[in-house]
This record gives sequence, structure tokens and C-alpha cells, in this order.
Amino acid sequence: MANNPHTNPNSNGPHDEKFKTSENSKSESLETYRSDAEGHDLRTNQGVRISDNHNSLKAGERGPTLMEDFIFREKLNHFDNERIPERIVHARGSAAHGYFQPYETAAKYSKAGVFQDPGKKTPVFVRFSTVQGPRGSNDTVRDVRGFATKFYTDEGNWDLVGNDMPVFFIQDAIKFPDFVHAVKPEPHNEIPQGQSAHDTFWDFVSLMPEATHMVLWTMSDRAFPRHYRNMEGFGVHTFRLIDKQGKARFAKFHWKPLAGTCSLIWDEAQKLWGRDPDFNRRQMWDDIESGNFLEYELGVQIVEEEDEHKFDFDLLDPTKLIPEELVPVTPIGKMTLNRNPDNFFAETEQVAFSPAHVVPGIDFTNDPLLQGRLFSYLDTQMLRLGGPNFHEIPINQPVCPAHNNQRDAMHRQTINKGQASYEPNSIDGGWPSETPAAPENGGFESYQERVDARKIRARSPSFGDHYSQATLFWNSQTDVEKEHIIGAYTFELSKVKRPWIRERVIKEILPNIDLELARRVGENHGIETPTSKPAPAEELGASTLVDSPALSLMARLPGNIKYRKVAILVADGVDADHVEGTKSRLEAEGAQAMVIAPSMAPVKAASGQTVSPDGMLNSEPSVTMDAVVVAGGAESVTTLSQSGDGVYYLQEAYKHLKAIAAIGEGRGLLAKAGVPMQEDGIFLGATVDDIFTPFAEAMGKHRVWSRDSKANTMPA
Ligand code: HDE
Repeated sequence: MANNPHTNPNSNGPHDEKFKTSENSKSESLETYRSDAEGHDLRTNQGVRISDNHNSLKAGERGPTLMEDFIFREKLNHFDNERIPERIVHARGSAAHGYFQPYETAAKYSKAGVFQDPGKKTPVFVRFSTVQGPRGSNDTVRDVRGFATKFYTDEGNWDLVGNDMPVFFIQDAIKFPDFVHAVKPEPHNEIPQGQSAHDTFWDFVSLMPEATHMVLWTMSDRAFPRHYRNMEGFGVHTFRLIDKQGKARFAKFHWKPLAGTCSLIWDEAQKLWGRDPDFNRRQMWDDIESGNFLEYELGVQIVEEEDEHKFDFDLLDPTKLIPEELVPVTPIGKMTLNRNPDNFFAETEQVAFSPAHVVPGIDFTNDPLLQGRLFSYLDTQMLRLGGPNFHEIPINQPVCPAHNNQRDAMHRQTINKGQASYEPNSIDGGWPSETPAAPENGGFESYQERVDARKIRARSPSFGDHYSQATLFWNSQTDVEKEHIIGAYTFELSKVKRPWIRERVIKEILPNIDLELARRVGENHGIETPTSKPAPAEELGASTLVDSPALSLMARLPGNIKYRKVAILVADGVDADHVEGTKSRLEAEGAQAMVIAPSMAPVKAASGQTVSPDGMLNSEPSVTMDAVVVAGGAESVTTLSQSGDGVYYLQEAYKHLKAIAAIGEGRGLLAKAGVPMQEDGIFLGATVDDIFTPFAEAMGKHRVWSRDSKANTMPA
């Protein structure tokens, strides 16, 4: 086209150089908008200095407030409008900045700039979230976690809007409003908040067998991660990667946490709702502030186009995963989260992710859930962020330039110069101009998938298997994980009031996953279960694998004590050497030691030294720790043994399968708490050196799993 300066030989106007950004590009772009009030006078939004911020303007000291008071009106008016709609799902979230860096070039899979150069750090912003609860709900509820990453690449923003589970509840986006209405607090009384344990959720999922696989994941301990750093992430859908030659391959995205996978225990998660409702967001914030950054490896499972149909499930079906034993996850780079936002609202609340935000080299498939998502995110953000200019909000702006002929609308910030807001034009030199199609030019060209079909409202028969991967997941769990899943179904269904819904789950759904699972949950509800699977063969499906060990949380335990939080219990008369010795050995291996005392008053050690507590028995309870050490010193242990909080600390730690060590007289507190002394995961010794190595080893396994069957004997 003659007016396209890209192609017009007579045009020598400017055009975009290839953009080279750095790890800091996003932070630098936000700098323009940061505001620091230090040293400034208080002023109105119009810049007028305010001389009295305590009294409104009145007709007489005791008289009515005057309409004329523009200072008062402006302040109240802004305050009255501070809230925006929260996200319809994923309302509660917490985010951090960081960067992504490839290990080596992944050019053989994708031409996306973000994957090409191992020396290149691309800025990212990641928001973690729960799904069901409102903005003010608890962090540790049983729920899916969102894991949404915005890559600010040289070629535009790429959003990988994933979850911490690799599958989803439904196969077609048209069912999303039904699903969300069912799982959300019930419409008549807005109960329960942040929970799936209620009638409408179980009613829906038991009538929708395709939900079974994902529900099983949410009944596992994955539903309450110990820390965002201990959580896997998944792009869920099958995407396409396109290389420079235009060749496409199917790809699933994975985030693998370098700190290993660890979850809470249900009883612990529930207690945390009260003890620290901000448990996950607080830990991420504190860790980043203290330089303990979060790290994840980005991996891809690649399937060649010709292998599309070689699996016993459909790659387009979002209720299915590709077992890692069939297609290994190839690591392609690492993401580090290393900076907290400056302002929660401006960044975490206003960030707008969308799976439709892709860059050249990444493309979609016909997964009908993904196709629906491509519409939904922009649509909801129009309402949530007040119109079509939300891409101008600083956190949402790309780090490369973005020019086009879109104009006006609410809250427009950009001052577009020139007269031509159309293309082609000859008035403004033909700018901004299209990028002629050709891979080296960097324009987005959709993958030319051949589509030759009838228009039809139907579900593909290849989506008909609803159970085989649920069975695969169940088979892949360790005995402890299975017990926790049985406990989870039992608990959730105990909150379902309508008996026919409980019966439907136990008699018609669970047996199709596993007869023993159904029998055990049935036993707990006094419901007899069938002795053979009730679903028709095509719904049961058949998995080529019997199990997939990668699906167990135990497959990626941390193996060391880095970032683990350990309480050292002390009171007056404590042996200071035990405290110092334990602390220095823990910290040397990257763990965080917290000295916990009955109060915040400095503790007088037996030697006369002073030990400063980091927290109190009841303000930093055992549910916020990974392990406990009781320091010696006869007087200290007597005081702790006489404290209900001290005794409870150990009982609860025991119940939650935590490693417990006692040095010297410290064993007295174990005796008082009824914690067995001769058991795995309990370490007694006269000195720190006696206990440390086996204690640390036990912590590296996250929990003392062998204690699981005894945990319930402890009345904490
Ligand atoms: Fe979302 N989802 N979703 N979702 N989703 C939203 O977008 C939607 C799905 C996910 O931290 C909403 O801006 C539909 C799967 C995350 O800001 C909304 C369907 C996966 C976040 C929306 C799905 C996700 C959202 C609400 C089925 C994992 C939070 C507010 C077709 C791969 C992002 C918003 C953040 C948020 C729609 C299913 C992940 C309404 C229609 C599957 C992590 O647009």
C-alpha cells in the first residue's frame, strides 16, 4: 500500500527500532507516576494549599456546614468513590514484580523474543489469588490459586494467566457463569465466604461429571499451599508455539517452584483463617523485603502437530493434563520475584491480565474454554476498570511503544497529536503503519490453522472421558495424600444440607474415580456405595498410565531447610547457648529462626544474658511455623509447661506433623504436652549438635509424614 511508510520507498519517516528493554524497564516506566509526599505541603487536587484539614467550613462554630467548602467536598467526594468493583472471580490477590530469564535460547520452539536470549531479563508482574472469596477473605481457604504473569516483553505484553492446578472444572466457556454462580457464596445469604463446602457447589459438580478431575485436585492438599513459593503453576490450556519458519507445535506451560512443593494441612489452614488471614500474602511480602526472593522455573511440554491425536485424551480438553511421564517438561527459563509493589491499588488491584495478550511466537488453540476466555477478560475489565482506556493505567502499559488510531473514551490520558486518526492516511505521513507480514518484521500473524467444518453446538465425543485422569491422579497420590483427600470429601459433604446431593456425590461420582475412595467417604457418611463403577464405559475412559508420580506433592519436596520458619521456645531462665546455637545453625542453612516467648519483654537467660523475643506464644502460634525447638533451662521449661499457650504450641505442632526438637530440659515441655518422645520426627539431645542434623533432615521433608495416622490422637 503506497501510504504505508513501511512499504513506501518514498517515505523516510521514523519507525520503531527493535526494542531492547532490561529487567528494570517496567520499574523505570512506573517512575513517572510514583508520588512521594515527603517535604510537600498538603494541597487540594487543584493544587491549592490547605490550611485547616480538621474543620469543615461552618456558619458559626456550632452551625451547619457550608456548601461553599470546596476543600471538604472534594475530599469527601473522592473518598466516596474510592472503591471499584472487585474481580468477579480471583478477587483476593497479592502481587510482586520480578524478571524472567531464559536458560538458553528456546528459538527451536518459538520465535517470541522473550525466549531467545539467555542474557536477556524481561520484567514481569505476577498476581497470585484465590478464586471464590471476596477481596477481604482468607488466604488459606480450600480453593484453586490463580498464578497470573504479565511479561513486559520488547514485543508487547504477554500474559500467562494460569492456575496452580493443571486442569479446570468445565470444558466449555458457556458453562463458566453456571460454575461460578454455583461455587460463589449462595445468593440468598452470601454464605459461605471463600468455601466450596456448600450445597450449590456440590449440586453443580455432581451433575457435571466433567468437573470430577478438577474437584479431586481441590480436595487434595494442593488447595492450600504453604507459601506461594511452594506452588506449581500451569497455563492449563494447550497453546501453540510458532517458530521462525512458521512451524507450530502444541505446548503446555508449567511453573515449577524451585523451593519445592509444600502445602498446609487442612486443620492448620482453618486455624490460620483466624490466626493470620493474610498468611500467604504476608509471607511473600516479608520474604521479598528481606531478600528471600521467590523463584520458579518455566517449563514447556511440547507436542508436535502430527502427534495431536496420539493421546488417549483430547489436547483441546481443559479437564485433561498431559502426564509428565508421557511428555516431559522441558525447562526453558527462570522467573525471580524480587520487588514488592509500591501501592496495592495502583498495581495489584488495577492490573488487568488476559489470555488474549499474546506476542508473535505464541498462539491459541481451539480449546473451547480458552476461546471463551479470549472474550471474557477484556469484557470484565471494561466494567472493573471503567472503560476501554485501562491499558493506559501504568501497571498495564507495555514497555514498548503502543500507537494506533483508537481514540477518546473515559479517562483518556494519551494526548494524540496529528489530524489523522485513521489508516491508511496521507495527512500524517501514513503513520502509524502496519508491519508487513513476514516473520523477521515482528508483526503478529495468526497461525493459519485450517478450519473446514459445519457450524454446530455440540461437545466433541473426544471430550467424553470424564474419569480416567481423576483415577490417574488418585492412583498417583501417596497413602497420606489419599487419607487427606478422603478427609476432605468427608468434611465438605458434611456441610451439604441436602441428603440427595451427598448421596449423588458418594454413590454416582466417587466410585468412578475409585471404589475404595467412595467406600471410605461413604462409610464416614453412613452411605453404602456400589461395588462396581456406575458410569458408562465412554465416560470412565481409559488412561494408558496407571499412575503418574509427578502428580504427587511428595515428588518435589524441598529437601533442605531454606526459607523454613522455626520457633525456638524460651522463657526466663533459658539456656542462651541453646538459643544462639540453634539460631545460628538454622540461619546458616537459610532458615528463619524466631525466638518465641510468653511475652515481648526481654527474656533473662540463666547465664544473665538477655534474649530478645521475635514474637509471643499466642501471636506467632505454631500454625505459622514449620518446626519447633524447645530450648533448655529448667526455669524456662517450667514456665512454658505452666502456660496453656506453651503446652498447646507443642500439641498443635505435633498434630500438624511438624519436626519437634528439645534440647536439655526442653523435653519437659514435651512430657507436659503428651508428645511421645520415642517417635520419628521428635529429636531430643543435650546440645544443639545432638539434634540439629536429623532435625534439619526431617524439616527438608516438610512434614513428619509417618505421624499422620496418629495426628488425630492429639486434642489440639
Ligand atoms: Fe479466569 N477470569 N476465566 N481462569 N482467571 C478472570 O478476569 C474466565 C480460567 C484466571 O490476577 C476474570 O480480570 C472464564 C482458567 C486468573 O487478575 C474473568 C473462564 C484459568 C484470574 C475470567 C475462566 C483462569 C482470572 C475475573 C472459563 C487458568 C485472575 C477478573 C472460560 C488457566 C487474574 C478478570 C488476576 C480472572 C474469566 C477460566 C485463570 C471473569 C470465562 C481455566 C489467574 O474475566
